[in-house]
Amino acid sequence: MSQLTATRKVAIVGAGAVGSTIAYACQIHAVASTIALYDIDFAKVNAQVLDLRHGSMFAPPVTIVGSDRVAVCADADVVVITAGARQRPGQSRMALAGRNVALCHELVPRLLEVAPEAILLPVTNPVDVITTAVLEASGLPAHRVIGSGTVLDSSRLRALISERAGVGVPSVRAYIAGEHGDSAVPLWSGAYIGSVPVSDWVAGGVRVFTDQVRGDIARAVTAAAYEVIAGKGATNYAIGLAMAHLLEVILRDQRLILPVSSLVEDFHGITGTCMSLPRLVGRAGAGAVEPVVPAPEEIEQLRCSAAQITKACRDLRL
Ligand code: 6V0
Repeated sequence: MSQLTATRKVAIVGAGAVGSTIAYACQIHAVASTIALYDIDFAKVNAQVLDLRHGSMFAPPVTIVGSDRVAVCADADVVVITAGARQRPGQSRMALAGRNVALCHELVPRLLEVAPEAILLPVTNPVDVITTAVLEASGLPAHRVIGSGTVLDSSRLRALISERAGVGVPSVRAYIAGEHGDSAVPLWSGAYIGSVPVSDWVAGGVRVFTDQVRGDIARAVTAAAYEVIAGKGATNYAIGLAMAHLLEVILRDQRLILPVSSLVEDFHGITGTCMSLPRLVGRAGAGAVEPVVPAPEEIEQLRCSAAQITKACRDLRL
């Protein structure tokens, strides 16, 4: 474990499918020296902690603690928020907004009392609305509230492009931006396989990523969570890995460009909305938006996506 890791604590609120899998991914990757789980359900949080600790012989030395008391989050460097209702099969993320916003209003001041220096990382859905609520309830500067945003969606997009092209995922660079939800926007104009724009990629002299194929991929990304939830009730593995990666980027100040949800100011006419755009992320939190110039139709889609998030927030008086 590096010296940096040795001094870091990650607290995870909600020890359900998502929170416990984030903890597991963090344990395996030694993202922090201490992983704390907080859940109102004592039996569940206790069981998750025991189960994680029982694997310690096969994992890096990480301290894992858990409680139904918020004090277990004390002095965390980052607090990940996964508490709240999740989608039922066929239900949209936006349907969860009212309940989960109320939960955040109650939770966030208590978290900041015990972890006043923490970066807050909301994962609970609808994550862009929840990021807005956490920003409001915390009174923190915008860079310290980082929604998981479309980090997971972008990973799904890259996996699908990689499969079609027959090229490993690390050689694919592509982002989903906007809402983590039904109005998500694939930024095809900035998508590359190696140094070739995705739309120019050929196999056997034929363009692979036609309008039809790109449309199919975009629909598959949007439908992905519905498909997984229909089959097993929750999504957990990919979000677990995605958040362990994001936490590593923050705690080790890796300064990577990631599509996290954060307050957008003055981006092609979008202002005052929390949504995902590729941004610099490091120990200081969410940094500047990449100076990307999306295609005109993508800008239009991003404006529509922002409008949907803003409307959902207004409906909840955020
Ligand atoms: P889950 O398995 O029901 O776990 C939620 C946990 O929260 C339960 O253990 C509850 O006891 C706990 N909880 C509820 N209220 C509180 C509270 N006030 N304080 C502490 N703990 C509390 O749900 P799951 O883990 O599957 O999903 C959690 C949230 O993550 C949902 O809103 C999902 O929609 C969302 N996801 C977000 C993703 C993203 O990419 N942003 C991806 C997957 C799921």
